[in-house]
Amino acid sequence: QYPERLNAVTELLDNWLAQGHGDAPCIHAPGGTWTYADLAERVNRIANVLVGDLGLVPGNRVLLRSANTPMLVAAYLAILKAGGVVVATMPLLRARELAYPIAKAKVSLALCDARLLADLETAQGLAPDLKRIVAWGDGAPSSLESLMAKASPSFAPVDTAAEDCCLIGFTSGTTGEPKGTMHNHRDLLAICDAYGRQVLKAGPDDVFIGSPPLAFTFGLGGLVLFPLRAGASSVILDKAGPDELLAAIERFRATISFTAPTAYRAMLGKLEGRDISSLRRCVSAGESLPAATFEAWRKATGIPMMDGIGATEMLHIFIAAPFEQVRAGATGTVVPGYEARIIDDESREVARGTPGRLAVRGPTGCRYLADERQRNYVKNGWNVTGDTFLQTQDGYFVYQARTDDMIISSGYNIAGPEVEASLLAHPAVAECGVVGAPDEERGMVVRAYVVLREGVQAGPDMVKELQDFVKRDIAPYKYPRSILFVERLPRTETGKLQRFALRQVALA
Ligand code: 3SK
Repeated sequence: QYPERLNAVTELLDNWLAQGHGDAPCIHAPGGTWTYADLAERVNRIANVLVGDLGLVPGNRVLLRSANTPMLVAAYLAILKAGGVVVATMPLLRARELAYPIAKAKVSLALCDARLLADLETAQGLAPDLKRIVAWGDGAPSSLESLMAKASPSFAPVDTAAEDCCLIGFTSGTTGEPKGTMHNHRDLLAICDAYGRQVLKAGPDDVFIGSPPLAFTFGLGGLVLFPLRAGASSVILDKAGPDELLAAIERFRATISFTAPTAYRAMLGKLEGRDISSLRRCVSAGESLPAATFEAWRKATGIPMMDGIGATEMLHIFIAAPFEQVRAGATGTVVPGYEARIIDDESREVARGTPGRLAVRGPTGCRYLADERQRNYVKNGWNVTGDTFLQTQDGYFVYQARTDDMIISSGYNIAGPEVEASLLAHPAVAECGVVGAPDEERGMVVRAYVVLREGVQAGPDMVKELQDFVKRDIAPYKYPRSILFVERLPRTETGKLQRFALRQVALA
């Protein structure tokens, strides 16, 4: 379906200009609106800076660090257009967490929002591969904008192959280090033409909006790729809490929202006096959508949500129902182009109605960057996800549980063992175990069971002390919102922590 030589930016952006769509709105932000021509000009200037001033050659990996801003979108597309590979990082990551992707992906260049520079500079000390950081925005010492001002506004896309890697997204694993998932130019178009076109059915008049960071491929698809492929526009918000989202839906007359159930629940409490009648589609993914949230949103807004499940390994959503066919309590059916089945521990397909592992294959798939764990994820050509589902007799997939130790809280994937490692670095902590505990607002919260060292006083002051400690050490969204002090932890005879036993306690 796609030519062998393909640069995704030609299809997503440049072709719109060639078709006379240059004056159409493309990106809305609190500071104003960029047309397709405005975005293309910024992309070209940055691409010229990358190649001319910073010496980028095709295949070089460039780290991006920013909140969701129009400049992040322009920088992202510029790297792709110049034949580079985007290494996307979550804006909340701390220095120690940034050092890993830099070293693993051998990143030598980074573009960074000046407000987030400090941690990246510290990471540079830990990961010497990173030779150069160019920042944008107020206070940037060597501002990207000043280089852009001198650069040409035209740039011919680098002649990349459809299968050239153009994006590495890191996922946090339950055990071991994060995994880098590689995606190519064709993948970027494939998700638009599968989910975007055939399930969402977006058109040029649509205005997309949402909260997921663009470093999470859920956000990249929903806020950048799908809108561009449809010739539509997108609202890009630096801060996207419930108040900001609702105000922006109203201001920009947004028609399609992309966010997690937690954000929909948070908006539910704040709908009074808001006019969000422009919304026609509400996509929910990133964590499972409880039937109660689906019903509450439908009651308040009249809109049945479109649930979906994707994975960073697969780039985007592969199970979801078209709007006319959504069903409360079910994630949906397989997205056209993909196949899915439920398997047992021996990789055998199970009967309909029986829970098992969800396995999927299609136009996108898992390619880990130099990682032995590839063989656990891809078996006999099937991508075996970490989720347990069942399939109904009429083909709908119904979520049961996360198979591994990940805690999904407000749409963030948090690895319990990573939080444990952080807590254990505190001198007061003797032992700890971290699991998810059910929470009405966030779906799950991170709960730590902590055994304190002898003589240390348990109590609210110690809870706060440990929470602040974790927030300083790793990305703040991972901190344990709930800490319980216990005498001992459940362990196997060999001393291994029994997280499943803690999970049962947390559920009780
Ligand atoms: O369902 C998810 O968690 C997901 C992950 C990556 C990309 C898209 C989605 C919806």
